[in-house]
Amino acid sequence: MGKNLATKILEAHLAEGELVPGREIALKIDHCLLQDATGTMAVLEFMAMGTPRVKVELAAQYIDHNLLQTDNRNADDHIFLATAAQHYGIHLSKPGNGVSHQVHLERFGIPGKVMLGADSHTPTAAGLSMLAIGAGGLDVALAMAGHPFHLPCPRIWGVKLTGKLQPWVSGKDVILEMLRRHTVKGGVGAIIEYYGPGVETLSATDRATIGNMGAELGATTTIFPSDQRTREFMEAQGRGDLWQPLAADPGATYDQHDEIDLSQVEPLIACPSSPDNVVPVRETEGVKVDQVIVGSSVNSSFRDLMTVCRILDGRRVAPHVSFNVNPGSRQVLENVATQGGVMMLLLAGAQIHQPGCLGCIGMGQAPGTNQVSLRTFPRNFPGRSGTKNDRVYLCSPETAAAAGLFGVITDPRKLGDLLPWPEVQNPDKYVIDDSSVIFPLSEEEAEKTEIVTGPNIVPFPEFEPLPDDFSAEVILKVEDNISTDTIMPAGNKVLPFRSNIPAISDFVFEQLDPDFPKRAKEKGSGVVVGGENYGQGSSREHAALAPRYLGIRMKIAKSFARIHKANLVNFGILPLTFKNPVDYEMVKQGDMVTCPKLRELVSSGAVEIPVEVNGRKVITLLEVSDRERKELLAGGTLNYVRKGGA
Ligand code: MIC
Repeated sequence: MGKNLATKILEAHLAEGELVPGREIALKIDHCLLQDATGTMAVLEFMAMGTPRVKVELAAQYIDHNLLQTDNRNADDHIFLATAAQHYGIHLSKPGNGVSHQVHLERFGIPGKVMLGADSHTPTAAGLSMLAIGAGGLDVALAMAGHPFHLPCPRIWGVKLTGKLQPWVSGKDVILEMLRRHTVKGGVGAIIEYYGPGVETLSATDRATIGNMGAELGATTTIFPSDQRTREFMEAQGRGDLWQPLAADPGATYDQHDEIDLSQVEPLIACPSSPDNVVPVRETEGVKVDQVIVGSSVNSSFRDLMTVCRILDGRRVAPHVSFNVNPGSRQVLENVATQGGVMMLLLAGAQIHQPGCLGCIGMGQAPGTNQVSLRTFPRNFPGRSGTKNDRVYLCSPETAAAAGLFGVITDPRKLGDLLPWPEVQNPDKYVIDDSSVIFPLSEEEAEKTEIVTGPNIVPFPEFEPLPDDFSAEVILKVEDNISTDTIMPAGNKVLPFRSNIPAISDFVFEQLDPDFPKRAKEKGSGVVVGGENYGQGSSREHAALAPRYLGIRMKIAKSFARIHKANLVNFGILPLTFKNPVDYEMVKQGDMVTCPKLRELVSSGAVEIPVEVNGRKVITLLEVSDRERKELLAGGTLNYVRKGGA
């Protein structure tokens, strides 16, 4: 029986366990990716471990999120990260050099390597056939210290691609089609492996787009074969010597199947306010558009931007539209400039911003009240843009450009009346510029670099072990698909506190329930009750760490998203699920939850944890590994590791 590609890479990196879906395994990690919004905490955690130098083949710290320097705080974080990178042997990509995912593809990615990144969109590296997984900062810190990464063994979901995309349709429409079919929880517990004759029709950067937004399906990661298209991209980056072919064996089998005929995919759009609220663009035509943003974490490659340049060339965006371009990297911007694209954008009336994430995480670019914003970004969770009741749509660069020109949502195939389809190809040889990467120093030099810590960088808080008996009030009950953007908002106001847990905890559930932090602090404890897929979206561990700081020790939900569940365990919060989902309906905010002998139950290995909710017995499930139980008992992973575990 032939093996699929994901299994081959997993086998080659298996450090512990057996490849049985659902059972815990541990993987050897080759590359680590850090970005500044999650990276300051990850670096503080790494420092707390006392390891003198990173122990992976390559670690890269990107400064791409917190770019606006409205006071000392983000700038202090940048210098902290830069000096820590030098001290510990980490590559540093300076502010303005671009988004981690795009730069890693360009300069560091290698087919067949396993990467762990403190960002849920780490699977963008699928574009180069890497098995790249998003995780909380603490897990990435552990990997940098040489520990293998633990995760539940995913099932492998084969998606066969046939046919070829039609003009005006691109990679974004393929992943939106997956989201239309399978929703934001369809990929939970799976690695999505694309295979079949359609794969070779997609460029490395189109594959990267599909990998990036596999995170929106809840998937563990995505993988593509490494083929001639991968080779072309690596050769164009001057790194062809690192290419190797990788593919599934003939007749490989998968745990789950799907098939997409690329020739049948049409332009799609995700409507407010969820990435799976997908319809054909033609069904939303005519909606007036106020803002368009191309670029950021996804669809910010040379092909994506140059396609927009060609569409806008010699034309002007509609007068009422604010048209913004966020290049994925300095390299993308330099190559677009070399081919005349910058002038095309400027003369069309576009605003060109520095390479980086920017509005994608609410770092500026918030739309006005009631304004419609079309973005090529990966997510549109409520309020993520920074504006309350926002109306954010997600679409391809082609659809974004059409909306910019016509001022209303328009099926991009109508652009065919104005111009021939600009079938933009990635260059054969990119202009390459590594001037904004600081490479690691020798061990001797590195040791001499002092780490500069600004006043807003507060050491990691100390947490108590799990108590013997448990009693706390349900201080919040929420619905299905609550994202980490709702639990721990991002944006220009909150992001500068990512290295200051006491301060950032005042923003927990800010949009939904601004009194939550006060209530939790007054009571000194609390339980949060959630629906399905609780904690979907980003990898930000602050969505677990800050509630834990406020005294939350237990969350009970119908189900959890993978990264958030791991983050809860890492910070000593019990992630319990309802055995009988109807109990969710019964629990109310204000109810008391008690569980005498909780500690004993957790250490006994019991999966069923009976709790009393207002005197009524509710069976909850603690589905974690033995290792995770020990971490929970210790009050979190760092306590456990410090005691010699891991
Ligand atoms: C996101 O898209 O939400 C981010 C910005 O990439 C986050 C990281 C963060 O919260 O800092 C992610 O997905 O992990």
